[in-house]
Amino acid sequence: MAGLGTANDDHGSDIKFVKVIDILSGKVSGRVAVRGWVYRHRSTGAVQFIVIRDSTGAIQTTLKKGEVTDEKFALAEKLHIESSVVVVGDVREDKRAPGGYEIAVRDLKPIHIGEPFPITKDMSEDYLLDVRHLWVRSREQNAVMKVKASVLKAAREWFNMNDFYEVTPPIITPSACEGGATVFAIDYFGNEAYLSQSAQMYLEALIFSLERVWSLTPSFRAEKSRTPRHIVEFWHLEAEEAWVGNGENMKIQEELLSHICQRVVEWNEKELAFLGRDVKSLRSIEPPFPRIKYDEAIEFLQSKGFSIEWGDDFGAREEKALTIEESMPLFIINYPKEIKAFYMKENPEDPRTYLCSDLLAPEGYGEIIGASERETDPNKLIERLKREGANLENYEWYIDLRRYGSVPHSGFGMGIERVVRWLCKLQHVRDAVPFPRTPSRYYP
Ligand code: NSS
Repeated sequence: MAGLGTANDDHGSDIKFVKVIDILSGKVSGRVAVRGWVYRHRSTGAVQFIVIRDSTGAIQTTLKKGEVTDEKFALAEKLHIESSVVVVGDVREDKRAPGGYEIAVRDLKPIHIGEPFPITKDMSEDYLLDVRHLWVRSREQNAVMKVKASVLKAAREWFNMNDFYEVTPPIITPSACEGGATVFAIDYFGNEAYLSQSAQMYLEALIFSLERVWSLTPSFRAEKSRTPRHIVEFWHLEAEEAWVGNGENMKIQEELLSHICQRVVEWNEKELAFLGRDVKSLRSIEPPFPRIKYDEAIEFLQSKGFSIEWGDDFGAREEKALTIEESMPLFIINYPKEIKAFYMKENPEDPRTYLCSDLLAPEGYGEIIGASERETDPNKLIERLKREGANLENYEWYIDLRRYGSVPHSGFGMGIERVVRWLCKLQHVRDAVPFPRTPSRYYP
């Protein structure tokens, strides 16, 4: 790896710093320098076993009395968990060591002897949220963040390969995209503005210039509901495509999501194994995904004993029942108008419904993408906005898009944390965020 430097300034030698993963994978041997944090510390009196972690993994180091100076040996005994250190030593293959390798320490330099670390075993979920700034160092969080980084990297890769332009929509907006009930109002120099719920309306404006666009932005929903799949601030991956109908829009989604799954399997085998996710199920995610109509979903749920009527929305329970037996993501199409947003295109075959789709993750994880073809009739949009009691002035610019060379177009929004929750088999979507924002928490 480039730019790791050497330990020479501190040790009078030019031993190169290596990453723990390179030792554990057998890539480097001999004398090495490693820097990181104390993960575990155990002493028998004559030997200290100090497990050191860096961003790539953890390795056992052994300090024997007599092999380092007495002063260094005594200093090492004082190292609390999470103290930062540099060690220089010799790599040894040892079947008994976790990971199969260890470092016999020749020199050790504390960079910072930490105070006693406040996180110990079996802390409550609430406490771990209070000290999230420290808990992000845990193996769990480290693994989840690596998977999340891969999801974003793979998505960007896919968009680049498929002729989409990345664009940068605003976060402060005059209009609500997904309805007034969940907008965050802010004081904009004396006027009311909102934090973006979705970049969609701006992406729609940009397709008239770039045709195929995508963006990654934070989205905000003032949702009071405490569910394992809602957070107040989430990362939203959205795309919008000119000349594309609802069917083609679904093809784009299934290709993108399959690419993400394949890359995560390729790049994160270690993390997925640690998180208990079998890679076989992810490897099998490939287009096409099954598609069923909302009407069929209602019938299925009724057959399972749900008391649900045509026109009702699906909650977590319903979505779970629809996908718990599935191994592939499932599209549900043509939802009733009453339960979807104003901008969707009316379904010509059944005007009670829209040309839209929700993509549900398998195994009961529920909705991860919301999508639709967009309404191109300005009068229909105006009528729906009026019915919702929206202030039309704030939407004039959006209606304009239907006045100057309107074209059929579609798009979608993928909740990154929802995807990561499914890929990593997490209980709660907030575990897919380093610093989650929930109705009761915005600290740290
Ligand atoms: O409300 S959505 O279903 N759709 C939109 O916002 C469209 N305007 C997107 C578009 O077409 N450009 O949200 C899209 C996805 C949804 O499927 C979830 O995966 C995620 O955004 N989402 C959330 N994730 C976590 N927490 C909350 N509260 C949340 N709300 C939506």
